[in-house]
Amino acid sequence: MANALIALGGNVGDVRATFNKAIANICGIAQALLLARSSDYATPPWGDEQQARFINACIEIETSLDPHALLFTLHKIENKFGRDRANERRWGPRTLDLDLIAFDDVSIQKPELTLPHPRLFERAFVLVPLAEIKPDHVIAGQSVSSALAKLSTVGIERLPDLS
Ligand code: PH2
Ligand code: MG
Ligand code: MG
Repeated sequence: MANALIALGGNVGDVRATFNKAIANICGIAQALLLARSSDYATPPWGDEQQARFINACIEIETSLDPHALLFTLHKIENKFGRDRANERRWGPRTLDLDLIAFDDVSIQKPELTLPHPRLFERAFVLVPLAEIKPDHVIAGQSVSSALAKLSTVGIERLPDLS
């Protein structure tokens, strides 16, 4: 069994409802146990600022899949919730983005999968929810909270739990 950290994002449709359904799918299809789920956060769009704000969250799961099988599963679930990779622009609007952030201490550099996630330390919209569930977790030699302290969190807003 391995522990994986997954970042969720989206800004099209009822993203918070999509997150909850996607998490249930991840646990079902990836034979995974949900160990932690952050709150949902509203975050300013990064990369392409001319679009609606995103919702972001992070989860920690325990899984028996290997990293590539887990990535394949995440892509399948993105597609199921309306993701259309063929017709989207880089950093643009999307219904659901599931990014594999870290997988135990595995390091992979392949075109289809880089672990830990290569842009993790530039993105407060990933580190803020991750710091809620795993502040002391060390990735590539840095704790999540110390990496977050180097970034601006302006405009990031924790959303109240859905009842
Ligand atoms: N995802 C993107 C592009 N920009 N900005 C925020 N705040 N959150 C995201 O998840 C995000 C983004 C493309 O995947
Ligand atoms: Mg992403
Ligand atoms: Mg992605």
